[in-house]
Amino acid sequence: MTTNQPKRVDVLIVGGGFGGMYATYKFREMGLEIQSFEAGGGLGGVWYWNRYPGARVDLPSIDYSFSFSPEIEQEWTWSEQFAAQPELLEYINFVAKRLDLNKHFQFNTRITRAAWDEARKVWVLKTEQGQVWEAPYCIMATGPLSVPKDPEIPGLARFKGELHRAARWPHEPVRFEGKRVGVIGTGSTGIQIVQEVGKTAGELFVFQRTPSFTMPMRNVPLEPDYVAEVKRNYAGIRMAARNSAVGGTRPQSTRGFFTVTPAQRQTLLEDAWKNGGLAMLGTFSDLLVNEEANEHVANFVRNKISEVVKDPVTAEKLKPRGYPIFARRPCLDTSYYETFNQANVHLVDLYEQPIVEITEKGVRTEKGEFELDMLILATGYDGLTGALTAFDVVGRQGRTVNQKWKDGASTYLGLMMEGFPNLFMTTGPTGPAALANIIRISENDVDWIADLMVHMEKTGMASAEVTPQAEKAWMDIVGGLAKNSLLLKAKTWYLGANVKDKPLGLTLFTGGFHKYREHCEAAKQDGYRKVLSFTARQVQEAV
Ligand code: NA7
Repeated sequence: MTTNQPKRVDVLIVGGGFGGMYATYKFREMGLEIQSFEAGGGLGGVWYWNRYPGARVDLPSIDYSFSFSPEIEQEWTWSEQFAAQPELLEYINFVAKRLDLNKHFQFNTRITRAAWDEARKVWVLKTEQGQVWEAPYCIMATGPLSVPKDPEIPGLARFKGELHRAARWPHEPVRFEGKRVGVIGTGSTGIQIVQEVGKTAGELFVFQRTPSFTMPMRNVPLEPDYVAEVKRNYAGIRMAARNSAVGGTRPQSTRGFFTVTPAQRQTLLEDAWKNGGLAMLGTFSDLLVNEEANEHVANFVRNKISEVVKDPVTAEKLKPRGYPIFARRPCLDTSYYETFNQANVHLVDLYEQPIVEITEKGVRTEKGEFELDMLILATGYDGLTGALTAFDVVGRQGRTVNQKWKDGASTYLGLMMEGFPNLFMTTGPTGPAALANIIRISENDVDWIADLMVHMEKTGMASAEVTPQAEKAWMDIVGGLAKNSLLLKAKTWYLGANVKDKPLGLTLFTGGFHKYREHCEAAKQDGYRKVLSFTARQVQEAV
């Protein structure tokens, strides 16, 4: 399309991750005309961009997959308990091909503006190529982790060596052999990179500001018998996931930490450590609310670090302190702590020697310059809200999302916003994103939006908007739950603490995925009239 003449469809979908893929499929199957956009050159979202060595999902692959198609569940076979990025992308492309999704997407296309036309009751989207599209409904499937963040360190542009960002990793192979490599960032991403790059790099310098708690993933190949069993039981597995707090089959406990003896606690923690994955988080019910219980578990992990890391000084530096375990996203590793026993791997503690600047040759801290051939940035994202504040999303009366969220994100169910009729988010802020399986949330959200659209079509409504009262009531629920949560006690992207000048606040629903679904269901009662206001089509035509 070369003209600026608006093209009209029924639904515009922004984003080609799991949410955008399912939305595209679902609305097409409903007989709607759709146009979807994706900034990347292909589908997959996070898994399209994050091609860094060692990238791997930290939920079991069986859970981390679409549930809406029993055929695809039977046709696709996962090879490992925790799939690596290449297999995840293969799965995504398999689903896309199977459902013929690519033809609905315009790739390499960023949306630069989305604005609601109140008179005509349409969303008008502009692409960076200058095209204009409009539709009554717009779905922002833009993801909670799609805006990577560079570190706020002066001099980055001066670096003359190879510079790689984890979330914009090149498609061509990157070689580390014989090179002096630096990694900034020790969250989930940095940990995955370090344990992999450490295997081949000449020298590896790990620039650590806040150490993370990481636990053994204990990844295993999936045996054919196990896969067959899973394929027989997918319906039950999905049902259990939908009724769980995390949207997966991970065991959850109802047992409080102090209800069992110290010896029993130790046994339970040792078992969880041996089982791997996020089992530790499921050992007791109160680890995110009881600070004393949490500290016991934190100490358990600190002791494990001492058992693995041979140099006691390095071990001490790797031990996280000053914030509760699980308050930052718990990381899973295969050999992270072991990597620091290698002679070619060096921990640079940025508490001791903060980074001053990036130079032409490498990284200069307060104690000296580290010369590098390659610098890798694993410095996180403008999470949860970043995608919708990165460009103009303009609602009723010209108000932007940026203006609406200037003191913190406010939504209804992470799905809709007062002032933004017919605009929907999947896995949006104040929903359970980041705390539960993103694919289960995406499916729930798209289904919810689809149900609402069907209702609107049946009742002849042109637009739907959440009432200010319903949005406030939801925010009160989110805020009330967050009050007791230890998640507030760490500086994380969950709180927006990693982005300069971002309003601080926990914009996540901490009540669990199952409870979130109950709230979504409750909204439908009485034709949504307790929570949404509608404009009828006749009224629109009279305008
Ligand atoms: P995270 O978890 O936000 O981690 C980013 C890391 O980068 C973290 O260790 C930061 O240290 C570090 N960082 C950021 N800026 C700097 C500067 N200026 N200097 C030194 N270190 C810095 O992002 P990830 O990509 O690892 O993980 C995101 C999610 O992906 C994760 O939660 C999973 O859900 C999957 P800081 O903590 O700020 O001291």
